[in-house]
Amino acid sequence: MFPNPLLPGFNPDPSIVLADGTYYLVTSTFEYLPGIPVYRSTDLVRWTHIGNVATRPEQVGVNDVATGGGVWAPTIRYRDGVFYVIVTIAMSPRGCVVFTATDPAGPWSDGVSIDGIDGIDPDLAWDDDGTAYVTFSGLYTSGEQLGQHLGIQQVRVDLTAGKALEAPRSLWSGTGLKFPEAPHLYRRGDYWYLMIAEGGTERGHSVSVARGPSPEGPFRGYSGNPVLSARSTARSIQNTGHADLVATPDGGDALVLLGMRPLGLTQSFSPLGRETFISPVSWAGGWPQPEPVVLAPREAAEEETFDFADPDAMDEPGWLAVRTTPASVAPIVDGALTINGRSGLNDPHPQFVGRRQRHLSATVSTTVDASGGAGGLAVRYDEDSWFCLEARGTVVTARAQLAGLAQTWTAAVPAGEVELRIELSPPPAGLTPAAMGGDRIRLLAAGTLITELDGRYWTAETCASFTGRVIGLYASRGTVRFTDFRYQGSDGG
Ligand code: 6LW
Repeated sequence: MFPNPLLPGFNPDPSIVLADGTYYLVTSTFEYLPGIPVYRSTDLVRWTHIGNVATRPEQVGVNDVATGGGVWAPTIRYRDGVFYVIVTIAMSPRGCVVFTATDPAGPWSDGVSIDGIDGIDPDLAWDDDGTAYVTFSGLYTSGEQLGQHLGIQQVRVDLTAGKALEAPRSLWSGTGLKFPEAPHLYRRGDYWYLMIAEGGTERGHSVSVARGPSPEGPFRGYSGNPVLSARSTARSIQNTGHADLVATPDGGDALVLLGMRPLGLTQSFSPLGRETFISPVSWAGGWPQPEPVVLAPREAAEEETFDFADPDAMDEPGWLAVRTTPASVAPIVDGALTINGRSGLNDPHPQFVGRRQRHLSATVSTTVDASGGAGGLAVRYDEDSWFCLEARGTVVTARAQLAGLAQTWTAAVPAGEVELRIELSPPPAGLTPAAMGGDRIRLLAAGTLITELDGRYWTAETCASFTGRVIGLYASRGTVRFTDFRYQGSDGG
């Protein structure tokens, strides 16, 4: 039995490879850096975040991308001792980029852009003779037809020269649901299988499959498509789709795929955004039969404490910053994480570093010295969707922003260091308005509650977001010093 979510929190569009008995899995990061986390496991159960593909900003060039653009849907593959990650840098001139590494923990190469691919969600596969194929979701990314989908397409490529060797050929368009995307190509027995997502990444998300005699097809769709979807079901994991197939240690197969954990009743809201899940696959008549994705939370609570007296505290690979690296925003100076504020959280380049919220029940806190500036603890979806506790001298202001609306609450605190704390928990059961919506959010300073919020306004659905919640530390003016950061989360029991 696998834990689900497999990789909780903001971890969409998973792709996985099995190389010499070890699994490596990557996910999308959009406008955040470092880009493309690499997770490692030997049993598909216990995972370690070993590094990130894009640790140098030039690799992905997200400095100016619009929110929601940037690093979309990587595919990881392995061949002859080399790991490959192919990805779209959406809404950016870099387009389709291939990175390589011999050690998946890094360093990864600078990346080669491949010309001649107008689309998203590239997959990489090789034929027996070494011909490399990029299979992708054709999509006009500029011009008058911007955003129009063209179905699943393919080109043979020269990976070293960074160019397509032919004009895109159409392979398949799925069953007719919207947005055929996320293709992956696999060889199994006498067939090449083409697995795709369709229906869009929201509640209609589905996995469909076709097969053919060669990597170029012709592909014929399975009559039982879609082979997986949670649409119109009461399952607790929704939006399941965008899958990659992998062999399991016991000789079976499984899909890793994205899904969400919505809270609420008929309308529902997912605070953590798109997460990575796993589901076993059996085969019938030569076609994959994935099981519905079931919730299997890890029982143990998770606790992380970063003490910034440790000069290496920020080397842990899960720290994120927006359009820049965590180290450039938040160096450790004289035993404190030190952030110089220039602007607020509504800036596309905020002075903010954070980590994925990974549990529906979580408590996050920090100890801050804001005698020289203003800053504190923040939860971010994007520059228009966030809430925070901001310390400034002896005043703490709770701020909430959504859809151009802003509200504040203030409280006085004693001079000196102050503890800021945010408590998040699922809504109560029942049929009350509170039970029909998002999570409960409590904002506290020096142990005193300043305000409570309904979390439905900071979810993937309301923010129309591809990402998830990122929780961390920021400054908006002057110099703010933090001595620690604590995250406690649990989903089980
Ligand atoms: C991704 C597409 C999708 O490229 O969302 O869920 C896009 N599917 O396949 C961004 O993650």
